[in-house]
Amino acid sequence: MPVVRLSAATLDRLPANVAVPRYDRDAVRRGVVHLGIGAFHRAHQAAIFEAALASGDLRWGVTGVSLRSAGVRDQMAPQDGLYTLLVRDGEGERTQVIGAVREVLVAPEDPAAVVAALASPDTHLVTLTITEKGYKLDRAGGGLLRDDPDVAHDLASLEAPRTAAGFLVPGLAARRAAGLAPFTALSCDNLPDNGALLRDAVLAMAQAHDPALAEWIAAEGAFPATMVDRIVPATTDADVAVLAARLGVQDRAMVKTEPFLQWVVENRFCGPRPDLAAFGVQLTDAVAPWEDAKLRLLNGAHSAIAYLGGLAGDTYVHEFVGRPEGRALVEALWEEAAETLDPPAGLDVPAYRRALMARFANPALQHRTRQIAMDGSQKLPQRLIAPMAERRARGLPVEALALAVAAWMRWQAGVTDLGEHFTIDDPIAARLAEAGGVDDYLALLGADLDRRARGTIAEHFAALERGSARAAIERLIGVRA
Ligand code: NAI
Ligand code: CS2
Repeated sequence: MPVVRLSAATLDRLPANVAVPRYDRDAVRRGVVHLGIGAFHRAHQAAIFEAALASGDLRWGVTGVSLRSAGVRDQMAPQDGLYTLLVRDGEGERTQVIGAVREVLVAPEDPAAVVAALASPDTHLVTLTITEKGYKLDRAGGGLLRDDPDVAHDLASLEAPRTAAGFLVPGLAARRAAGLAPFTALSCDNLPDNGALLRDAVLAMAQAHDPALAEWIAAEGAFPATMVDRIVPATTDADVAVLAARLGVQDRAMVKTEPFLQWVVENRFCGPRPDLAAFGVQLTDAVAPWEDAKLRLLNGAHSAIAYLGGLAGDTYVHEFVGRPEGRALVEALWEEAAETLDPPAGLDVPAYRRALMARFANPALQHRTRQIAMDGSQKLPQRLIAPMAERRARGLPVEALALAVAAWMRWQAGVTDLGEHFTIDDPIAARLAEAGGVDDYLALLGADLDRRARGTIAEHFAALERGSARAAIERLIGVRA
């Protein structure tokens, strides 16, 4: 029997407790182009645009773009762009079908269609979740990674672009030629000062092709910084099967997440936007203090859990914080990281830490340590190295941060403490495989740390190689007690 898929035609078969779009989807305009339509966009920004549509402001439909593979388009197209957002914690579950995504384009199949969407007079916002590595920035030297083949391709020709900046530039050029304002481009990746990084990448790309266009973008465009937060684990086949049994139709584009959602956006737009504040978005002049707190507390602890827990054999985040010594290690890391923060008014750090621990402990999320361990070279600088460097500049010790960094180095051996082998998933995996020790690894991170910090990392690294992650954690907790 053929599997019945979620679609506009099968919406009315869903159980009554599933929320579905009540607005006229055919009347929706496409005010948003999203680059990198993975799980996170569908659980975060799209949920906000859905709220705008549900409020009656029909300008904020989304054209999703995959810059690389056709996977998400192939999941969503047979479903008329509909997908289920499953929000769950240990206590309950909320199920909502989201209708905001009106179309998914696959850039390599039809790059001109992506440029046309960016150039459309209806488009006012471009959001991006292309992962940290998608910005193609040179972590050690600064600027664009000019020897990356896709960057080199786009710097030479924008006929059929390959990179995010390579698409935004012809989109902006077409808008300028048509007398339209630029769109506001919102990076929603976990990078500090993500707006400035995106702006720099776009200006460098524009400069290579048309300096006058670069000037126009610099003067008229807007690249607000954003802090985004919602834990969105990758969907598994088992998740799809369980939901299908509940809904009576199959949804291959479903995403699962937690109740928490935060989006802090720098209040600097160059055109129309939804009434974001009405849908829970915080607009502010200063995103950096929010971003630093999130990157160093949430993401820093996540990376520590990914490598230490991964080495110890933990499949999921909640397993690690389910053990007293796991929680103690996270608290020790937070003690060190918190002292480097300048918390924004409105952020109560002790309460934030308590809430984070509860979020990590959510057993219903099934957030894999391996997912977080991916792309460590792109994540560690802002999550762990920056707070370490700041502490050392003030003469402060860096034990827990150093253990987390050492665990990432030990992870590069590709084998857990239980003898299980795995493949390193990182854009610079080949260079990491050639690294000869702590100094080589730090150079690949672009990390400039003093002798004491390097020495502390080296001690932990040696202990992890000799012993195990569990023993190293116990030693650190013991030392601190
Ligand atoms: P995902 O794996 O579901 O989607 C990743 C998207 O990025 C895909 O569209 C993929 O094609 C694209 N991508 C990957 N490498 C790329 C490259 N080199 N160039 C251009 N595009 C590339 O992952 P997910 O969960 O959507 O996360 C994406 C990003 O969103 C994260 O890296 C992070 O920066 C941000 N984020 C994710 C959160 C989460 O909990 N999943 C929460 C907060 C932020
Ligand atoms: C995680 C983040 O995968 C990772 O590296 O640390 O994606 C984390 O889930 C989000 O930042 C939560 O907002």
